[in-house]
Amino acid sequence: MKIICQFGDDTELARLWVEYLQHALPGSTVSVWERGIAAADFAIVWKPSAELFEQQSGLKAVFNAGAGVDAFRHINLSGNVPVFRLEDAGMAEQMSDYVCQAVLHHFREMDSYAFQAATQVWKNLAPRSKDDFPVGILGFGIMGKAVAHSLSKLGFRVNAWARSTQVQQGVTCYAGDRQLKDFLAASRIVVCLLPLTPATRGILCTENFSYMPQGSYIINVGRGGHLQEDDLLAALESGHIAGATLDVFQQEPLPADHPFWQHPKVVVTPHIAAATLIEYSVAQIADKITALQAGLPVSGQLDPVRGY
Ligand code: OXD
Repeated sequence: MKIICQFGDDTELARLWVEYLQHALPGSTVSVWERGIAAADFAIVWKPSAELFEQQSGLKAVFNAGAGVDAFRHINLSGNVPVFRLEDAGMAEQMSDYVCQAVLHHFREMDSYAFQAATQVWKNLAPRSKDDFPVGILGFGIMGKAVAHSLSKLGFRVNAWARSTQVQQGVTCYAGDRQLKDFLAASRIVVCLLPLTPATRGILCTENFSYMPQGSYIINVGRGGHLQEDDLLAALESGHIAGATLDVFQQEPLPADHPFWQHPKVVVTPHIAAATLIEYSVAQIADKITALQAGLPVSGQLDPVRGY
């Protein structure tokens, strides 16, 4: 069995994956992909090049070394080669931690205290009640459910919105375009955990902000393409949106002159909310390859029609 790895143009990272995969699947031959390399059975990729797929038309399956599969939108996959995304693999816990700290940061007004501290102001702000801070999660897959669970444990009321009806104890679920407005109206902090598809691109926009209560907050840990950045700047300026935590951006790295960097109501992090953990990810992919070889069903397959 032959396996190839490509991580954009990061050959160093691809070499590391080769090492781990070779160890996890000792009977296989694992190599870094390069132009002209022999035909492989499986490819493990992150931000793959179209050329890999033009040259490797006999792949049995492709594994994406991350949860988001939006990088495949520009790839013309030959035949019906299935693409599998990572499912959790240690990311759900990281995501829960990140979102909980961001929710608490805004709920406890840490931006205002940082501003006060910069000018040596010692002043209490009026305590807030969690009853006034229901958190809405856009996208209710494995990560959304883990985040909902952690937020509930912290005492927040949680709403969730997904394409189709979902059920989770203690979470108020909304489904489809028809219920988006009600979901937004019921959520003081909105967390975007959606996959990026033509249907979800730009969902964090002026119109949807307008349905949220005055003084709401945005946390974007989905993709930069979900957020209309100028709309957020305008909503922060008007005060309708009181603050934001952003981990993903239209352009990454975020350009040095981007207004988000210096904005007193915006927390910027460099796409670190949930990193791919190599040990967990390789173990999951190796198990899936073994299952596929044995003709067993494997979960986490990209549906090209849905786009995730
Ligand atoms: C992912 C990511 O999709 O890290 O896994 O953004």
